[in-house]
Amino acid sequence: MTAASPPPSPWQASVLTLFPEMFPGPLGQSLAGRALREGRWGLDAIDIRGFATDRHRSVDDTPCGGGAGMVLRPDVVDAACAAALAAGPDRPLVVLTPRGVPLDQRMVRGFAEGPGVVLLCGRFEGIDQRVIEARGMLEVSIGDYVLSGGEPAALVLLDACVRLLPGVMGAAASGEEESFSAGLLEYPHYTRPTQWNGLAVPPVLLSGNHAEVARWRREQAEMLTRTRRPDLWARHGSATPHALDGQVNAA
Ligand code: 6GU
Repeated sequence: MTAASPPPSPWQASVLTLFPEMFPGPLGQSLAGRALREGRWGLDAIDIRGFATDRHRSVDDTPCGGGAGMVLRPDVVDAACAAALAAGPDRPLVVLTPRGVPLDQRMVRGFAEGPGVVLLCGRFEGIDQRVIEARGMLEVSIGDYVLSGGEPAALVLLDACVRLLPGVMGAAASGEEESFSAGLLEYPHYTRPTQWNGLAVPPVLLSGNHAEVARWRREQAEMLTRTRRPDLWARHGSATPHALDGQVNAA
């Protein structure tokens, strides 16, 4: 028995899309790609068009009530969902859409701890709302901007999940994870050369004083969070007491 063998039933992602050739895409590279080849997670991209029933293989139709664009048909989407769920029925069904609830690290952690996800990528103007509701889909957005389709958002969600799976990243990752879990943006990093183009590395980082380094990094993280992300800072201040808060926030 070798210690390196991954569990028999890895975390499984199924992606329902009109563009299955977009997967694994960037997830076939780097850490996620190596983990995929090692069987630490699985990915199947399912072509929604394969579930069309008419002879023109149509997947969409014009919006009821009028307006621009096309809407994915509920019958075709439902059949694609059924096929995906057959290979792992206990996974959450997530539809990527700019009108969804915002994806955050807490949601990512929840997905990563489960058996996997089924991701439905929207295209055109949208998806018939009846199948979203009938299937109890969770509508998720990756930010306040509009993509031409849900595929890049699915890749983002999967990348965030996969890096949390056991054995995907080295030990270095877990500490960093905690720093975001603490609700602060990360402090800045430096390496050699200590002088570059007349720019010095902050001397405290070369002092060898670990307590001073920790304090400086925390101050930087708090300053960045306060100025760049007042929304995160407001939540952090109320929810996360810390041993250094009294000193750092004194000003
Ligand atoms: Cl999940 N989909 C699309 N099409 N646009 C988005 C998005 C998702 N999240 C932010 N913008």
